Amino acid sequence: VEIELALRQALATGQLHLAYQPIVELASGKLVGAEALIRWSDPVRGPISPAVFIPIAEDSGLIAAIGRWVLDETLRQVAAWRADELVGEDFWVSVNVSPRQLRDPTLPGKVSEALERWDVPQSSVVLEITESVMIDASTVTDQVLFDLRRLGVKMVVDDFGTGFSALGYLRRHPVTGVKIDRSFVDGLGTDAEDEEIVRAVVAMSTALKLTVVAEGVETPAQQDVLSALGVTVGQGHLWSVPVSAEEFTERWLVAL
Ligand code: G
Ligand code: G
Ligand code: MN
Ligand code: NA
Repeated sequence: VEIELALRQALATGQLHLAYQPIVELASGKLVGAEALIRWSDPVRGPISPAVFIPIAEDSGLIAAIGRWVLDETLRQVAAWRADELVGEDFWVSVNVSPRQLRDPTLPGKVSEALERWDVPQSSVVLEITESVMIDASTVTDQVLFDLRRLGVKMVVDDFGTGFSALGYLRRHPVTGVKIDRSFVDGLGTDAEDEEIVRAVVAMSTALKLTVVAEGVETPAQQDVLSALGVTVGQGHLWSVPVSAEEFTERWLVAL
């Protein structure tokens, strides 16, 4: 409860920030997008991980307001980069969306309104949803996903492979891609099972016409195995940890 109050205050007083992690083409290292990740540093407690405070925000309902802030801040940033001609039409930023946000029937309208307000094309935003959303999908969530997809917003399944998603779930939901969980990328080059799992995800994604991003790429060896398996886009410490907008702009967008 204490942390919930502090979080509420942090949101109200502008103490939340977004960090951006580059998403690159594996073969060339060329930037194609970024993932926006929320950061909170409390004046007393210091930095607090979203792995800690996002679940608290979900339980308390504060996630609705935080989610709106994340989307708005992301779009503000994308609009600024576009205005400075630092990114083009095909650059996208992915934003994590909690299951609870997808149970709000007003979400698609809010997303649409925010895109219009910042004059950012739908194609510049990708929503990252969890497998659990597809598994427990309620009729409300189903409608929300459908409405978002109808708006032209892309949706990818985050941490793919860690839940219980069967082919049928992917097929029944209007998702456009998957992000292979880093636990499977970890063992590439050393663990034959991880390699088979990634091979299976690629085959499935090809069959269902889904995009694939590999997460948690940390070594050139993993990068090579992913490329050999037909994965073309990745994200991970091999290129960069999540960094501030300023650092991201300097390191990835401004040609030196
Ligand atoms: O960035 P980091 O590894 O600390 O993130 C930890 C967890 O918090 C990850 O599961 C990530 O998806 C989640 N997370 C980060 N930013 C956001 C956000 O803006 N919204 C939601 N719902 N989850 C986030
Ligand atoms: O659950 P989600 O995929 O949204 O979590 C994103 C988190 O993964 C970010 O907080 C980021 O810090 C972390 N992350 C990104 N790249 C790597 C990586 O190469 N290795 C590890 N261990 N974590 C990573
Ligand atoms: Mn994510
Ligand atoms: Na993930």
